[in-house]
Amino acid sequence: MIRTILHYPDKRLREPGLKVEAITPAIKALVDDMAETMYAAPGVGLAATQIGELLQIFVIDIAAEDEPSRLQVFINPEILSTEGEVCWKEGCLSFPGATEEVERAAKVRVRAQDRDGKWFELEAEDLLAVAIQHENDHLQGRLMIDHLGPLKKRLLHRKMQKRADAQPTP
Ligand code: GNR
Ligand code: NI
Repeated sequence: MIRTILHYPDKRLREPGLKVEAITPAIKALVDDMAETMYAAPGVGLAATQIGELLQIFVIDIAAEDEPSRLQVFINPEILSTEGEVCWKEGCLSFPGATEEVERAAKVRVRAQDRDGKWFELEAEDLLAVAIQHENDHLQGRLMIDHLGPLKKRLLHRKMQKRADAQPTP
């Protein structure tokens, strides 16, 4: 089922996700909804927080359009280490229409559980590393806008507020 993606400044985007204690059928169904919602958007990643589910889960697929899809599921993720720095032009499904340069670590080492609950470790760079940090931020209630300087932050806030005011509340 495709879920509704929350848009900034929705307060629910500021809530941290809770640990997933057990990989139940309900959790697997949620993961499937998240993947479906991400592909429909379309987006490179989606965090549970973005659909109002306050759990530590995100999904990522960085495959190019002409490649077969490669879904990566991260449950209870933990960034173990980071290395270097990059500036990346990011988008966020919770900030429709906005792209902003964000400073991120160039490489990350992450540990998480997959859709079956199996723990894995992964070293990532480039878009995958950036996406992991972006999604991990969502699980802490942290957003792209928090990484901007005061001027860009105010501009983006105003733009999103205006958009929200013009939108009928669903
Ligand atoms: O679709 C998305 N694209 C993207 C591009 C650069 C860096 C991060 C991202 S994630 C974003 C989808 C999203 O909002 N995930 O939370
Ligand atoms: Ni996002």
